[in-house]
Amino acid sequence: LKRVADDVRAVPEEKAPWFPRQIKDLDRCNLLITKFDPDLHCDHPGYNDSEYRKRRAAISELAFRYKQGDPLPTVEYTAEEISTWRKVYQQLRSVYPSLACRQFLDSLQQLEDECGYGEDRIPQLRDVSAFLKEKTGFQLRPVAGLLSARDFLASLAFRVFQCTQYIRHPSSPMHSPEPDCCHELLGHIPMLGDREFAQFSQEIGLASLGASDEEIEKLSTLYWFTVEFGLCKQNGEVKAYGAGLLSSYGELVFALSNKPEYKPFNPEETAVQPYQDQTYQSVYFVSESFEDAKVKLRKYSANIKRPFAVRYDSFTCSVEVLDQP
Ligand code: NLE
Ligand code: FE2
Repeated sequence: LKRVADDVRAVPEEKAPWFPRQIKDLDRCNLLITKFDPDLHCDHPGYNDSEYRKRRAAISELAFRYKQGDPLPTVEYTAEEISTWRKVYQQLRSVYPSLACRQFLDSLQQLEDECGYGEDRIPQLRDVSAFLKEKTGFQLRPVAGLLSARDFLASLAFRVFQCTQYIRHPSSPMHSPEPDCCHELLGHIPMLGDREFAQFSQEIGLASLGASDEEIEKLSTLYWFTVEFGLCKQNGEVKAYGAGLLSSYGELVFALSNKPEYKPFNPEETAVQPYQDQTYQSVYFVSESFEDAKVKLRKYSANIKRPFAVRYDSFTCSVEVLDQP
């Protein structure tokens, strides 16, 4: 592999979509998908609640102003917000031991012991980011809502996880169609505290850089059915490892009941499965083990075709672009 000098412009990645090369380029990876905006969508539970919308706007502002390297903003949560968190935490915590995978349970225990996780307060991104940095090298940055798949995946290449900081509307604690701090803190963070999960999350991110729109579409569908809604077998039982399940009491219980359809996880097939994001999934993919999902995903992302290769330099937190041999 030969390094492509930055000043040589006739390189193959020129034809590829723009992608971040340095961690500070993530300031440009901020394209929001507005389909769940409480200001715009009349079926959002916060649409008729002007207080809620004002609060969302104030917290979004923190994310809009954020630049890579700034200290993470802290939010002083209100009593009502903490009460929503408490309901979510209590309900979920009571079913995790029987429904969540072992990696999740181990990591959540550490967050409770070392990072102040519990039902009485909403953890601050700043503390959680410092915790993750030590465990797996991941760090957080605030985001105002649902990001485009391309921008979201690109940040993973730098071991950066873009995290919402507002909380779901108090009228629907058990399920939210959009990400919120319950989803990030309870669904994603424990998994990102697992070293191998962190490693393969970064590999998915690296595979996405400069990929075609079709490849991004497939990769984000795979991400959806694994990192968000994945199930795996452990000791002969089906357990959840997907963040969208682990942050929604309603869907977690539904997914592990006998109601939905299960299909065996197989990246080629899973990558083209249609899905919706308004309510519970009607099909879930089950892998033979957590390791099996990881191995297959890694293989899939390593095979995505691009006219160049990328390598992550962890000393400079930057991506090198290399000519394909
Ligand atoms: N349905 C999840 C929850 O209620 O926490 C959020 C999913 C975001 C993709
Ligand atoms: Fe998510």
